[in-house]
Amino acid sequence: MDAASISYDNNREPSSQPRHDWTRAEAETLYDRPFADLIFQAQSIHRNNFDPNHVETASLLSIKTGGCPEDCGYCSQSAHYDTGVKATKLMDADEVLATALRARDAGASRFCMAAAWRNPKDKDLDRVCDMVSAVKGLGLETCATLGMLTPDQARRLRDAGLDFYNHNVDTSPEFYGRIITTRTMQDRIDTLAHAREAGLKVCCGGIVGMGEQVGDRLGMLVLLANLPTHPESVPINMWNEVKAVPVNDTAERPDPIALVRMIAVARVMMPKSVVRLSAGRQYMTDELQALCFLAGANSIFIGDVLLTTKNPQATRDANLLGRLGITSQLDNAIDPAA
Ligand code: SAM
Ligand code: DTB
Ligand code: SF4
Repeated sequence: MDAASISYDNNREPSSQPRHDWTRAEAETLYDRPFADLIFQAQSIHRNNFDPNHVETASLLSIKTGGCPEDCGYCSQSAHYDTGVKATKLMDADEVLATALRARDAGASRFCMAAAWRNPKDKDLDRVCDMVSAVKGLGLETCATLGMLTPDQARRLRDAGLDFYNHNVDTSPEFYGRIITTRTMQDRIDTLAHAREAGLKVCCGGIVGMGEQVGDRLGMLVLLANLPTHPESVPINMWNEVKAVPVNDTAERPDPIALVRMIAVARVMMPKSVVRLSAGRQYMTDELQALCFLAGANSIFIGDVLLTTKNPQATRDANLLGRLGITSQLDNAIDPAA
């Protein structure tokens, strides 16, 4: 049966509650719907669950850069590849707090602290907990991404005031082994469960543009949507180019329409999750980003850099959101020149 001949009850779908029994075939059928039908369905669901004219703005800080023992084939921070990224020590809490304050003033509502670790050592975690408490004290939502966590470490972060833990599945179970060999998909799922059991909200998504097939992108979404609880945040990263990493041999930037379709499928399958148009916006036209917002993306990273790679400038983002009539915390940014 071709996609166009499948009839959908558009009155039922938009009000549907989160499901956890998605099949790859259902995801493919959704993905293959005529574009207008898919976008209408995604936008209807979006409107039932969110203000369609608002996006969340998150800010990222690399609190410990480079020298990572993992071999993630896309990453500038892996010690396995000669990417030119210099390894640093864990930042001081004062510096993190000052950066968070600047991010808040620049219009961020969430502050995500990232460390290039396989997993945190307990003494380092104490320091991160202090940072989390201080950042929370600024009135920002807090997020951390520190690699694998034990249940006890997850609880300590929660007690320090952490709201979200970011830990991505990155890609489909089938493609995963082509990208990472030093940590399994099950390791990642275990860490997600530890974060969840500690009462943390979960931020979990992945990367497109590494040479995966559309089926892998959908496989990743099925994996996310079938977790016992949908991640509250789903970051969809487009691979930001990094020199000298293995992904250069396979990378292929997705067709823009394919990216919009993927965002729409994510919105339909995880109706109440915030979908973040994450890394890779530097390669996207304003029109493509607008279509992604229409398809249900409702979060972005702001700031000129992500961790080690570029992000669109704040002025470009403010201009784009303004032209689309989309509100965000950027509207309340404090002009440092004023
Ligand atoms: N080291 C921790 C870990 O991997 O669990 C946390 C930081 S790591 C940089 C967080 C995520 O950023 C990765 O899982 C991956 O999805 C994403 N990422 C890393 N490098 C990227 C790149 N060059 N382009 C797009 N996304 C990337
Ligand atoms: C996520 O999914 N994307 C962010 C955040 N979680 C930590 C990281 C993007 C990193 C892009 C590559 C870089 O700047 O090094
Ligand atoms: Fe290390 Fe995270 Fe980069 Fe993998 S993605 S190499 S774990 S910093």
